[in-house]
Amino acid sequence: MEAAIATAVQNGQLKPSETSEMTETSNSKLEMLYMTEPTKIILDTDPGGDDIFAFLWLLSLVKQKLVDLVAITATEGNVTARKTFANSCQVLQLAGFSNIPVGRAVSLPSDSGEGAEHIHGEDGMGNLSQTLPPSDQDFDTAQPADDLLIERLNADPGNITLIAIGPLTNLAAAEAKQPGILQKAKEIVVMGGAFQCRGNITPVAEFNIWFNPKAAQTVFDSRDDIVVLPLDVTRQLVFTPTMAGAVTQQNPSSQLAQFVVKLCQFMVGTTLKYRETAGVPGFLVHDAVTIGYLFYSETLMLRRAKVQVEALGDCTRGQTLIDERHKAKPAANAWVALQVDVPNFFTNFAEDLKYLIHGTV
Ligand SMILES: [Ca+2]
Repeated sequence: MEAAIATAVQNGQLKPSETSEMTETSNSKLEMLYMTEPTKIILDTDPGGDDIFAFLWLLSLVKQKLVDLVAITATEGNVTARKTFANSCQVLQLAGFSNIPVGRAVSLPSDSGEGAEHIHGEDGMGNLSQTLPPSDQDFDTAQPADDLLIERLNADPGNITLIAIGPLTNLAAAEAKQPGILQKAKEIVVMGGAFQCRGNITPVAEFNIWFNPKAAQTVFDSRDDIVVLPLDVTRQLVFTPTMAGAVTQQNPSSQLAQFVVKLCQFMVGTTLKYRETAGVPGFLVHDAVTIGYLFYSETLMLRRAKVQVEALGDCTRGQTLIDERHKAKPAANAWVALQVDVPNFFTNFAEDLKYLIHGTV
């Protein structure tokens, strides 16, 4: 602390006279020096076990005043629209952020994919929804997600980051309703795709893209700087019961800690059944990679690429492609992550989850 104050004085950020009132317990002036505006975020999600770990990480950053969570837009994917809405509301309620608005999923086209209840439980939350406090947000009167996206992006153009961790139906619907609206996001960060590795729903496709490939293509066509965080990196992100125990140990009896431990246990069970982690007892926190990218960007390596989506193929529906041949290529539309620093990713993930859980009831 004293060293930091001395440096601040040396750099002309503090006058020497201002240091006299600073103590170990009164460091607000110094904190202000390093404070930045909270990042405004809308989270588009289909919870979903791994969605919930991304969600909780984000809520820790809200608690740390690093994020202004403008809204949640629930999307259909892992489970139905009604369930993704209810799950989003219950997670907000559990973590003490029930004031954040939740939009309900846009209806899907008839050729969309099947859900993933076999992985995430019938309710999408490891069948734990009954153990959580009910929410007072109502699905039938909630704002549709595409309208909510359009309203918030028009109200604050260039300042809101969209994190999309489910099928891209809501974002594509907003773009169809008001062409150019996705350009008004500060940045769009997508968990989806599989490039140099096998898929997780078909041999070549990742679930989010496969579920609604036309929507994905609409989003990739909407701007030239989509951030894509594919299975190539998320397959390395194995969260274990040991890690869950470590992040909850300061307050193991709280409702939030119990939820984290039990959801982890459930997800490990289905992950082992479907052999996603080479027999390692853990589960893949795919969606949490988006938070790692935004707040701990040193843990990911990205490259420019033109991402294309197969929307028609019988066997290759939802496949994502980048051309790595040594030839001149048409303009890139995305930044794609193919490498992740796993130990440092989980160091940050664990410390932020601890911060959220510590002190909850
Ligand atoms: Ca998801």
